[in-house]
Amino acid sequence: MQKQRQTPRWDGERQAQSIPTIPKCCPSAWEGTGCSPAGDGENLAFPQECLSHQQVLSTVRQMQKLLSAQEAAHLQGTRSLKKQLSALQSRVQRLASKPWVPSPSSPLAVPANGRKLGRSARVGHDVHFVCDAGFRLVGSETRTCRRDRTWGGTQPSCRSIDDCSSNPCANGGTCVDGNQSYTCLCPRGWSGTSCQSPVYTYVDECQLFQPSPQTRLCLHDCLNLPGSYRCLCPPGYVLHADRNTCEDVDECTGSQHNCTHGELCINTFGGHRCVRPKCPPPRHNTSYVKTSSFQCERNPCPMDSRACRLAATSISFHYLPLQANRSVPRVLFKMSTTRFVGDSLRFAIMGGRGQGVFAVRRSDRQTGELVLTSPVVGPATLEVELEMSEFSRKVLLGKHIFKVTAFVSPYEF
Ligand SMILES: [Ca+2]
Repeated sequence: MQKQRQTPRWDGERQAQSIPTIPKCCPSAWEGTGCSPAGDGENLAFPQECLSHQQVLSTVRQMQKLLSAQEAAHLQGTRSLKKQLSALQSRVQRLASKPWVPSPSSPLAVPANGRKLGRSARVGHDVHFVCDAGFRLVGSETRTCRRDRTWGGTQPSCRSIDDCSSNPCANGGTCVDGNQSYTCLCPRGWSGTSCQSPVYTYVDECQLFQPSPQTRLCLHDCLNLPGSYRCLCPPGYVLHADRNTCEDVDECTGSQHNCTHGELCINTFGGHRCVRPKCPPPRHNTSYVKTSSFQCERNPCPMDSRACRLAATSISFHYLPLQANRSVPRVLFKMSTTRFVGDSLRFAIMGGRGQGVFAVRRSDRQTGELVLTSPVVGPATLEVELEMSEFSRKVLLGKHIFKVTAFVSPYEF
């Protein structure tokens, strides 16, 4: 039983089971009342020769129904086609009864600033349009009278040609379009119909020559005048006799300074300074006394004070006016002793602001030099303290301190 359920069955078996009275025949390779496959079913073939009478009758009836349906559809299609043909026939007959007669189109307008060529307004005929000089055609150049008595294309018009389209104005001039003409609005310094001619009211020497270092006219500033120019100098300077360079005003020699009583006037480039050199206050049994405007001398030391004996024997003050960005190296200051009794001198920078741009060096046996090693951007005030020590057989005889102050101008002159 297990094996029988697993084997395939042909469709006719169900029919045979529902109508058991009709005998069955089984084809080869099929067997039994249910026409099951014989053996292992290897030689199975469809049993076409085993249709029942009822099956045959059913099939015939189905075919008859199909034919009837097809016959009805065919008749309906034929009727529809006949109807369409009749409609087409009557339409053609109607059109044939009204013969078409071509008629002329309505005449076309002549565009302003232009002309119309061709008068015929009959069907199939062309009309052409042209514009006057200075105008261009916008729209259809040619229009044809069509069979429906309308004109093909669009009505043309003549528009003025933009006379500025070629950019005729030179040197930044502004073009204004006119009727077959243009006008150039010229910028300052230019004239002519196309702004092509420079206007020579006067030549600005300052503008032409001053900006370049190779051609500059004035050391500082240039003022243009009609037909001429004048050099200008900043405050603190006067124009030199050469009319180009600037000369510092020495405020200290005249009464142009504002230094109070007790102050010293130091002339600088472009100005002046008021200074009041002061001796250091007494300290470690060491005291100084002012011996001149720019010098202090040490008072005699107490017998037992080593600190006093090692302190500087004299202090001098030096004020140096300096121009900005001077070329380097530049010797600013020389130092030596008037009473040289020892056998050697040593020079050193001890301190002060601006040490980075200074150096000290020996120029000969008794002289040292303060050297500027870097250009200085002004305005600036630089301070440096120099020490000159005198020795005899390596024993310190005395020290002198130079307090140097450099006033750097904001200008290079
Ligand atoms: Ca001055």
